[in-house]
Amino acid sequence: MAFKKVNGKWVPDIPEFELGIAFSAGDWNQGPGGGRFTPAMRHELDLARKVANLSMAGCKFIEFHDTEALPDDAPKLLKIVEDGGLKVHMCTANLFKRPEFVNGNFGSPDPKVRQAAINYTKEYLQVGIEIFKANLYVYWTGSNGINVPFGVDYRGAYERTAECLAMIMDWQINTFGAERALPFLVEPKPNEPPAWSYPGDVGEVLAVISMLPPRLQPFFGANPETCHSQMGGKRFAMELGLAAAKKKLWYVHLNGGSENPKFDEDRAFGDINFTTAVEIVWTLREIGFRYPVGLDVQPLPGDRNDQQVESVARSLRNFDRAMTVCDRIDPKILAEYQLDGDQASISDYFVSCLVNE
Ligand code: GLT
Ligand code: MN
Repeated sequence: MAFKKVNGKWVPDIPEFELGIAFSAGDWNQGPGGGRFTPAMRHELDLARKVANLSMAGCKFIEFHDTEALPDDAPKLLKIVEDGGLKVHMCTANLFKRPEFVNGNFGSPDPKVRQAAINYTKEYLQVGIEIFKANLYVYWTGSNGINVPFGVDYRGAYERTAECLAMIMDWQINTFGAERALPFLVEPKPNEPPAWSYPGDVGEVLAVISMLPPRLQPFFGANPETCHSQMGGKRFAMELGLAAAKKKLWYVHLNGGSENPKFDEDRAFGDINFTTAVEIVWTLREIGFRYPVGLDVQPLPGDRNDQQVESVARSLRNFDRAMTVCDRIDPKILAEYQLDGDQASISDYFVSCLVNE
């Protein structure tokens, strides 16, 4: 079951855990690295090794693109995942590394491009439901964006994106029924690979959801990612608060990065700015987030072959460390300072908890 009816309304039926118990990471979070300016430093690992690494790091779940786990291979790969003690939490069609999507996917003015994006998405939703028994589906915007001014008609771009999402959800519900439909989460990013991407932040995701027919809106949520929000100059914990206030926070991709990164650094959660990590964990606790937590982190450029999962493992340790700091923060004291508007005392109190004074 991926949706259930509560008081006559459809709500996601995603497995719940105590916060800090259930983590997921992507197949793509271990690998050789390398890019336009950097050498590939490691071997490609086979899936059994990746699964064993994730399990050792403390993860319960893995997630795939259709380009990593091809639909035809899905049953065989699922067996490897299950033999290694993991489950599939999320799956997603790759709408960025395929040449037809170089100038966008759901927002493209070209109906053939939009149809191709819809087809790949439907195919992998089916794999997620029937083979992986995944808990949810994520659409990362990927190439949906522009590289030059006038690159697309802007109003149409958002309208077409919403229309495609509606068509996909209508198909999903008609084919599998609402109970089995996978919650469809949009993961925003403001740029990269395009110079400007859409939807670019949680507010834009909510705006696009609000453009859908009301009967379909309950089936869509958001998957905010730390680095993506920071790239847009956002405070990630505020993005979490916004999504949660609209009851759309069904998953998160946590990672670490500098406060205004120019690219998707994908460092371990807690790397670079541990204060930010504590605020994120505090906010997840405050919100009452109980779904599995995702890590979308890459190895550091120079990590060795035997360190491929180290960024995931360090993220889990840092999450735990952040929980320890949160345990020292008294919500009553914090709430009193907030009510008083005493920002100076909040700042002083937070650091005293951080260093366990
Ligand atoms: C890619 C991107 C991530 C998305 C992944 C899912 S792929 O690594 O940077 O943020 O979550 O498509
Ligand atoms: Mn991500």
